[in-house]
Amino acid sequence: MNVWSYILEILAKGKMHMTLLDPAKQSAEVAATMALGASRAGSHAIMVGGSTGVTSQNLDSTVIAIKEKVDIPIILFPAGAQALSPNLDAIYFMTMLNSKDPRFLSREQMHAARYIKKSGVETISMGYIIVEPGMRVGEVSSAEVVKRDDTDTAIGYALSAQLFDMKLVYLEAGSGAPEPVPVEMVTAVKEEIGIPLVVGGGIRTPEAAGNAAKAGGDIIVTGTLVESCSDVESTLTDIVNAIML
Ligand code: 1GP
Repeated sequence: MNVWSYILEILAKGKMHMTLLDPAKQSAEVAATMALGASRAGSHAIMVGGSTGVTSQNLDSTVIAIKEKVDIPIILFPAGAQALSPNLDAIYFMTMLNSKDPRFLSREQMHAARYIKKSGVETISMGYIIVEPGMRVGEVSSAEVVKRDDTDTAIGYALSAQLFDMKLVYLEAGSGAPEPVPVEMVTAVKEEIGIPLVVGGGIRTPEAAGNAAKAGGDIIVTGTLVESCSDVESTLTDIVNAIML
């Protein structure tokens, strides 16, 4: 499966939802059951990753377990070069555009590049932008977080991603953020760029998911909600339906 073609095909018809699962937070079997619920809810892809605690071992066992249960693509949302798996369908080859630490701009990528080339896993280039509050990912990667009302800076970073010929731009409030990226910022960024926009962090309700999509988000990501709910399929069905409206 070519994941980028799959993404473009869905975006040609409408919006997309992706479910983020952190391999460090539950067993591979539990992650696979969650992925099955997500897939049944209509989520279009599983992203695997987390800011801390992901290893090649827990990543690989999670990817293998998920693959046995679902057909939708499994995409690595990497925190660095320390956790990779040859069983992934794709890897977001990303750079945190507003990190102050060269590790997250290009050094982790340098460490991972030869392995990725050898593994043959598809890569999807992405410019990653951390918006206030940024949460754990903002802290561990020394992000110079974009203020919630600073749309000019967000647009500048997003356009930079486009000018670098990256395939995607990701506006991230941070996993578990009390509020998602402001809809005004999503709209302002979307108006300026011509590449698909991913929005995530702090989206916990169908209303918030729908608002992010209506504002201009093409791909809406939810993670924490999936980990904290009792019924993944019904919870995500409401989220996916709100995004598609
Ligand atoms: C984190 O944007 C994702 O990278 C998902 O955030 O866990 O808050 O849904 P949540």
